[in-house]
Parts: sequence; structure tokens; C-alpha cells
Amino acid sequence: MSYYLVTGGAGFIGSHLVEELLKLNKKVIIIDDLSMGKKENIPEHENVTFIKGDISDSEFVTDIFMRYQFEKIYHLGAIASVAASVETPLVTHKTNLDATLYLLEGAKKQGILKRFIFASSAAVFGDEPTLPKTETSDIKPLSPYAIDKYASEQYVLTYNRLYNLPTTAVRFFNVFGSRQNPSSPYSGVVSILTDKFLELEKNHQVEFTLYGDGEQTRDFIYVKDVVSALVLVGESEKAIGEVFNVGTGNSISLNELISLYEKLTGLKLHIKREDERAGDIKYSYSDITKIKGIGFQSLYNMEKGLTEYWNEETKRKE
Ligand code: UD2
Repeated sequence: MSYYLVTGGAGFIGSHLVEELLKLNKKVIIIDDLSMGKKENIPEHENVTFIKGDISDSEFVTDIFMRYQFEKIYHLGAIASVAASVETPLVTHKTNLDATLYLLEGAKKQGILKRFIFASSAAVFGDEPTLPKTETSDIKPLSPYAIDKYASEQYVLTYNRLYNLPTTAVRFFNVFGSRQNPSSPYSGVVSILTDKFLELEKNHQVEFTLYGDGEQTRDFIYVKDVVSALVLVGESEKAIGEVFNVGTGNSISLNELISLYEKLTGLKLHIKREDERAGDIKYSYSDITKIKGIGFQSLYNMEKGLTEYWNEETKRKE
């Protein structure tokens, strides 16, 4: 029997992907050390096997490949924190780069893999100002996190060129949706805003810290669009050996996002203004011509994604 492996499958994006793979009748193995992911994110389903473990432990990864045969690997597991990578680069490097190599080696030796999909990040572009970002735009990784993402994606693509392993890399822009953890100041801004609006709904006094003038823009993509992109690149033969941007191709400013959220919830957010955050980029959005070329369509604009996210969160908190 062969499985789909999802590293980081208990995390924000990974758990949404697992739900979709189950709908597609796949047998899924999740590896997650639960450092950022949560057990309750894992669907209870006969086709899911959860293994708690650390992908930066090479013996653990070798043992997994001895026990299971993999048809496809979605490698989403990472220490997804730029701040953590700046504080402890040696630690994050093991998870964000070494682990990628352990998985690639395991897959290469097993020799039956149909696809290895790696989740990279728009962080690889850094603050290089040319917009929109295409897959061939200049790379300027500015943190250990971005360097490890870039190095990993290049290893992944090189394993295709050198060893004919069928690999694909995707660069996520700003993903949002349920189960994204809002607890750190460096969490995704949409999850932080959602948390604030949920507090406001309970009549609690809260304020949102807005860094800079609010005119910074981002290409926010709803997690369900990201899942469709992951399934699509995992199935398309044309995606082998390629890297794809995963965004919507549109962007919205923080000011516009806040107004939209206020309109949606009927609540007024109190805003505390602070200086622009060091290292922040001003504008970002993706060119998604390449992934559209293999059939991708973003089905959620900001309003639709935010509405679904808000409805899910309010239902959950009832
Ligand atoms: C994203 C990634 C980050 C790194 C970076 C590379 C996420 C969550 N973060 O950061 O890991 O890869 O891209 O470019 O995907 N903001 C506020 N108040 C808050 C929180 C944020 O004003 O409480 C601002 C923040 O200063 C920024 C914007 O909102 O201008 C978006 O922040 P973000 O952390 O969600 O995303 P980004 O693109 O800066």
C-alpha cells in the first residue's frame, strides 16, 4: 500500500490539505512534532495515520521510509517563523533545510515516488522592489528562514535534474484562513485581526497595532485556494521540475483590509499606530501566469475568503 505523506500535517495549511486529500480518498500519513501544529487540527478518519516526530532527526526519517511506501510527499513541515530563524538560526536550519534533504534522500532511495511537493515562501524575494513577482524575479533572501526556504526549493528542483525525482516547489504569498495561530506579533496579520474582532464581538476592549501608514499591500490568498494549488501541482505532469508562485495575483492595503473587515463584522476596530516595522516590505503581489497555465484559478477574493473565515471562527467560538 502506498501513502500520501504530509509533513506539518497538523499545522495551519497542512491540516487543510489533509482534509482535501481525504475527500479525494487518499491514505494519508501525517508527520508533525506538534511544536506549532495541534493534534485537534487532525481530522479523525480511518485513512489518517498520525506520527508524532521530528523531521530534523535523520534516523526518524529513515525509519519512516522503511515502514511506509510513499506515492506523494507534501513537505510543509517547517519552523514557520522568520523571528525564530533570526534568534536561533542553527535550530531552524535543521528543520527548514536539513529535513528537506533527509526526505529527498528517503524518496530517492525508495524509488516509487510520483511527486515531491515543497512549500517555499515569497520571503525568498526579500525587499527587492520589482513587482509583480514572477518565478524568475530576482531573489534576495534576508533572513535565515528565507535562505533555508530558497536552498530547500533549489535542492528539491535539483533532485529532479540530477536524479529524475519528480519534484515541484511552490512559493506561498500571504496565506490566511482558519487554524492560523494569531498568538505572536509576527503571526499573519489576518489571523491577528480576526482575533481582535472576535474579542470585540464579546465587548472586550482591544486595540490593533498598525505598523506604518497602513498603505503597505499584500497578496493575501485564502487557504482553500492554496490547497487547490497544492493538489493541482501534485497532479500536473507539467509541474515536474518547476517552481510556482501561489498567490491571487491581486493585492490589498492594510487600510483597505481593515475597512473590509469592519464592514463585514459591523464592528469598529480601535487602532494604535506605531512606526513601520524594521525589515517590512512595502508592497507585494504575485504574478500567477505560470500556475494559471497549468489550470489554477483562485476562487476566493479577499471578501469571500474573509467572510468564510469569519463565519467559521464565530461558529467555533459559540
Ligand atoms: C510575511 C511572512 C513572514 C515573511 C515575510 C517576508 C506571514 C505571516 N509572514 O510577512 O514570515 O515570510 O512575509 O516578506 O506570512 N502588521 C501590523 N500589525 C500587526 C501585524 C502585522 O500592522 O499586528 C503589518 C506588518 O507590519 C506588515 C503587514 O501587516 O506590514 C503584513 O504582515 P504579516 O506579518 O502578516 O506578513 P508579511 O508579508 O509582512
